[in-house]
Formats: sequence, C-alpha cells, structure tokens
Amino acid sequence: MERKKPIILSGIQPSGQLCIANYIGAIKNWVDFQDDYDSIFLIVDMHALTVKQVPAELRKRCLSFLAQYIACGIDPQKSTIAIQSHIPQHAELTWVLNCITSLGELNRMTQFKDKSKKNESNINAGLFTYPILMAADILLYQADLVPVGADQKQHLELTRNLAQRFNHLYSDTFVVPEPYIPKFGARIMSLQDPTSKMSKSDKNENSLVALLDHPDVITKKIKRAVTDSGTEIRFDDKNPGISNLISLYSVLTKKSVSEVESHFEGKMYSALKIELAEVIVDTLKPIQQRYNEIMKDKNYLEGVLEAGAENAYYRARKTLSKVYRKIGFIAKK
Ligand code: ATP
Ligand code: LTN
Repeated sequence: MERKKPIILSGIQPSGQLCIANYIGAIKNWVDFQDDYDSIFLIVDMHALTVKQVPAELRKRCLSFLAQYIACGIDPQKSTIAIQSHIPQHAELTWVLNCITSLGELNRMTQFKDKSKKNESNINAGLFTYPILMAADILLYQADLVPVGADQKQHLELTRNLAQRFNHLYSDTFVVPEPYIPKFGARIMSLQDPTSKMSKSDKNENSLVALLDHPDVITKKIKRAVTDSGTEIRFDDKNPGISNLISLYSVLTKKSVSEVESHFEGKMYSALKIELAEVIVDTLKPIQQRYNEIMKDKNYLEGVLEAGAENAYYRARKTLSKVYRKIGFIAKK
C-alpha cells in the first residue's frame, strides 16, 4: 500500500507587498517541500483584517499574492492553494480553540506587542487573538510540518500547546505540528533599520525589496541600505547592516558566509551592494516574467482558487466534525 505523504501547511497574510524576506524565509522552502509533502498554502485574508484594509485593494492583493505564489514555483497541480475566508471552518475552529486558550498565553505573544506599537490607533481584539486563528489554520488540516520564518516560532509553540491540550481533554484529535525554520535566512533584516526584521507592510518602502520591484528600484534600495561605519565585509553581530547583506547574498547564491567573506576580501561595501543587487535582480526576473503572464489569465487564477477551496473545504470539514463530536455538540441531520 502506498504510504500517505506527510502534510505541510503555511500561509501569508495579504497585507503590504510580498518581499524578498517572505520569499527566503517561507515561499522558497515551500517550493522545495511540495514534491515530498501533501502541501497546503493559504492566503490568510482573515488575518489581514487585524490591520485596516481598503476593501478593493485587499481583493486585488489576494489575487496578486496567488499569482506570486505560482510565479515563485508553487505548482497548483501538486499543492493546494486556497484563500482562508473560502473555508468557514477556520473561524469555527477558532471559536472552540478560543475557549481553551488563556489570556496569559496570549499576553506573552511578542508579535502582538510589536504590532500594537505600530498600530496604536487600532489595537483590536483580532490582533490579540490572531495566534488562535493561526492555530486553527494549522490544526484543521492535521499538518505535520509548518515552514515559516523565525518570527513565527512563538505562534507555533502556542499551536502545539493547544493541540496537546485539546487531545488531553477530549482524546487524540489533532496532529501536533512541528515548525520548520530554515537554518539560513529565517530572519532577514530591514534595509533601513538592520536591528528590526524586514516586513512586507513597512511604511518605509526603502526598508524592503518587493518581489515585484523594478530592477532599477532594487538597485537603488540596496545602494541605500544602511550599513555600519566599518570597512571590512565580515559577518559580525556588531555590524548588523553589512551582516544582513552578507546573509542575503549567501542564501541567494547558495554560498556559505565564509565563502562570501573571502569573495569580497579587501573590497569596499559598495562592491557587495552592486553584486547583491545583481543577484536579487537575477533571482526575481524569471518570477516577475511568470507573474506578468499569469496575471493576464484571470480564469486560470479563479480555477486554481476554486479547486483549492474545494479540496481544503473537504479536509477542514472532516476535522471540524470530529472536533464538534468530541466536545459534545449534537450533529446536525
Ligand atoms: P506584515 O509586515 O504584513 O505583518 P510580514 O512580512 O511579517 O508581514 P507575514 O505575512 O507575517 O509577513 O509572514 C509571511 C511569512 O514570511 C512567514 O512565514 C514569516 O515567518 C516569513 N517572514 C516574515 N518576515 C520575515 C523576515 N524578515 N525574514 C524571514 N522570514 C520572514
Ligand atoms: N501568522 C503568520 C501567517 C499565518 C500562518 C498561518 C503561517 C497565518 N496562518 C498558518 C503558517 C501557518 C505570519 O507570518 N504572520
């Protein structure tokens, strides 16, 4: 009998513009996994509501993110790609999990603290309970592995605790998922403030390279990247600016950090910036070409979403009915 493939699941919220950090920390690894795993990749639009959105732009961005997932190499023939709000069980399971999560656990989440600081005028309850919705995303599909960047580690820990808690209270129901955080590139830093992470909805456009940025814009942004006062191209925690550029160069060229250091030995910061910009442009060029092609075919994109939602719905319904039965809800005839 053929053994079932293990399940991976991940998601990105459609806010801001997909950036090189999302590609390196998440999407690139999804592509590598999709042959060996039963894969589900979500566009988590419900998560995006935790910050203010313009409805027409949110709609457009969801479609654009879908096309970017595919352009980066996610193959809808191999993987399920779906929009979170198309599957009502996400919200339904969230409610059940809400009732076994303590306020203390949520209070410890650093992303909530960071995002509250950035959105002082809109600290809504969704921002606070967001990690529970994320746990529901993962547990609904019985995911074994969740490939994410380092910033999501704490949310994954909560997800594991909730799965174990539910299993303990009501008998085995959920797979307890493992995070997959890449060894290199799990925390790409902002180009303008190398002590904070690069973020796709940063208001300062110069802090990130978007996947769809024009080559000239990429070159300009890398040139303007904040570096330290030193001169040596050497990876060192004391020089976060240049270290971040070395990391980017290293993951994109698949060269080790020491190989990169010797390649640039005796050269100036500007040499690294020029070459790094070229490497990024070369990486993104084929992605942008595919993106432009795919975006022309709205019917194709809608077809991918329809198939994705159908597959995801079937699986989510199966888990949710099990959960409802275990907690004592009467099944609807
Ligand atoms: P936003 O600024 O809109 O909150 P974000 O850039 O933090 O977005 P998310 O949607 O929160 O992106 O994350 C999408 C994926 O990209 C997650 O797996 C996350 O861990 C990863 N990721 C986000 N930022 C980085 C980063 N700086 N380095 C590596 N991976 C990252
Ligand atoms: N919270 C994640 C996005 C996200 C996610 C998920 C990632 C929502 N649901 C499920 C992995 C699995 C973030 O990156 N901010």
